[in-house]
Amino acid sequence: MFDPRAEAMSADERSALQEQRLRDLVDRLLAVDGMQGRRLRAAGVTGGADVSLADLAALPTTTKSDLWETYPFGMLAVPREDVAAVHGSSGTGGRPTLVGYTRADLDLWAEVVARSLGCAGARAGTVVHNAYGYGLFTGGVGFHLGGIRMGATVIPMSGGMTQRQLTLIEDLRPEVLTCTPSYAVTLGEAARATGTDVSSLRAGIFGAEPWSEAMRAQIESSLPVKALDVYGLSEVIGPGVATECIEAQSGLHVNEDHFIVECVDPSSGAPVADGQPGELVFTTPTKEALPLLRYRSGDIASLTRGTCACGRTLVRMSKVLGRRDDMLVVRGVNVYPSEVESVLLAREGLAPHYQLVVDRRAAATELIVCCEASDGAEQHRDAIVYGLHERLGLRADVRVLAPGTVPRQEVGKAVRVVTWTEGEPPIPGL
Ligand code: DLL
Repeated sequence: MFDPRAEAMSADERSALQEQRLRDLVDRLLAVDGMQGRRLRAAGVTGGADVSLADLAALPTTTKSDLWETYPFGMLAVPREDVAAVHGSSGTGGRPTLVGYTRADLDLWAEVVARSLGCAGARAGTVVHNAYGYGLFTGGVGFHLGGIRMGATVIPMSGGMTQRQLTLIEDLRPEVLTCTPSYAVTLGEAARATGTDVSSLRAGIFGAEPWSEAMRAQIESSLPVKALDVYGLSEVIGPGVATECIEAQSGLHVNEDHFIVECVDPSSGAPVADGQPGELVFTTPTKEALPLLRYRSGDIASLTRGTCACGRTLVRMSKVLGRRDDMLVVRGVNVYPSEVESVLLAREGLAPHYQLVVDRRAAATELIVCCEASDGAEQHRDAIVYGLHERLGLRADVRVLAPGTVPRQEVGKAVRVVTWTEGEPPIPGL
């Protein structure tokens, strides 16, 4: 553990810390008197002393549209001059979401990502090959800062140029690989095809996009790593919000001393019980530039409490099932792309590359599930149609295409869903 004191704290001690931090946050938001402060006042809160941790679910929430409406700097809780860096994402809605960090925020970020690396067994001196994109996206810079904080040796590869990545893995012999899960698949396939020696690798910390247990098995069979999930979002800080440990590989430890997490019903906003899927809501009591009270992440997962096999006592979140706004409704059936992924990758012989084409050319929406196999389409097609219907109640048009047909994403996040409204098909040959 990078910080055993914080990561293995008793539940009581942690609640007391969270409550104190929450009260300080409420005082700060009221003092700044921005959108969040005004909402608190409207809810009858006049000071931090008015709230306890148990009241959290009654406090006002914040959403991505609040960030858009106040774009770019309207929600800052510090003077613009105190912002040391800006990061963000192009956003699932296509509009950029920008987030400011003070120097203290960058220190906090380094700290929580160092904890993520600790979850993978990294120590001072461990060579970390960082193939997350560097730039506005938080993946590259986040793991860079975390690696430096840990005292690791960071190789700042960024995404793309796969052959060069392989050369440096062979030459520098990293133990830890950090990149998106879809890029880990690409690296694994390319290493196999070129006979590159990647035997130094021990663990991979993969996130920024949803991936299934079946994808984990695929990655672990093509690279000599324990594949660990890391979750985060720019609005909250970036990577480092929650990470799986190498010991259990079961649930992501949320750094809840800095990111208080709740799980709510996506429609009503009412709390859901531990173990039940719901939307994750984050409060960031220690962030300076953009502290958020009850930020609705849109991500669907469940929470589990208790001490993990690794000794961490932090609440664990399940893998992300999907996003609230990414749920496809196909002729009345609700489907998350990651559920389709589970069905596809459970089949031997299918490549871990797929794309879902939502065909809206006619009045009734059709889902075309495109995947790849090297050993003949026919034997897979019917079984997949059956599997999707059996598991998800979904009747889909399944196309098993030749290897290399489904578009790859060398840089950035995998594109799993595309919409076809008119004209040429989004994937050639559909
Ligand atoms: O993706 C931060 C990150 C970078 C996380 C590197 C992990 C590794 P954004 O670009 O703001 O930030 O996108 C955040 O990506 O709300 C989720 O929908 C999705 N996401 C992130 N991690 C995971 C994950 C970064 N492990 C959005 N599983 C989030 C599923 C994930 N979805």
